[in-house]
Amino acid sequence: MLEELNLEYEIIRYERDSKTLQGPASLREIHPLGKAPVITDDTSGEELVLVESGAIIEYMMQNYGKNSSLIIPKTGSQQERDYRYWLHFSEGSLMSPLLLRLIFHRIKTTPVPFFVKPITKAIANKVLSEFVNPNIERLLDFIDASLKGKQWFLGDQLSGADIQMSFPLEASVASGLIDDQYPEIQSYVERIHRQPSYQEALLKGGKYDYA
Ligand SMILES: N[C@@H](CCC(=O)N[C@@H](CS)C(=O)NCC(=O)O)C(=O)O
Repeated sequence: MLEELNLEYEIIRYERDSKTLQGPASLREIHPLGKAPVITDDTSGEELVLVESGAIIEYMMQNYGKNSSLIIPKTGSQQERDYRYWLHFSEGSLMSPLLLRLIFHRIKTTPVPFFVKPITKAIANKVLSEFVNPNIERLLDFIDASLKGKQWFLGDQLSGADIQMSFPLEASVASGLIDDQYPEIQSYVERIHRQPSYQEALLKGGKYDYA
């Protein structure tokens, strides 16, 4: 998004603990929750700390959107309703089942005493097959159908909603969830990855597993 907005920026990497997957304590010095993304912006003279990806995107669009070709939806329009919908949908609806899938897969592979293993595995498989996977499938079916005939979520032009949706979708591709059943999502993620702004951000950000 920073590339799309033609802003100057510096990326600071905070590595997760490889065992717990939690962010490091140093990130909690920036904001008590210690989650990424977090941005700091001192262009107003005062240092602002912004968290929560959807709120960051709204802030950036409001303050710097005019310097870009990202859509600024007209107040009260259908486009604005769609924009807001996808902006919330990403973290509000899509991310939780994806995270649950990750957690329950980890439960299956976490070392436990051999006599407990069949139990933890059976519980994880049941939650995955009866709750998590059917939910994910419904969400992905819906997203794939919504992208049909469109380049981006709002049509022909990129918007903040695409920036927000790109992360869970590229994560889904990387984790093997997206097969030929989801051709629209497949080509959407390829389009995102081909964007010059995305390529430029990769050069500045360094190694990134989902690219
Ligand atoms: N809803 C938040 C989620 C933030 C979040 O959980 N970020 C993850 C990285 S994708 C994180 O920082 N995890 C490390 C941790 O929870 O300690 C957002 O959209 O910004």
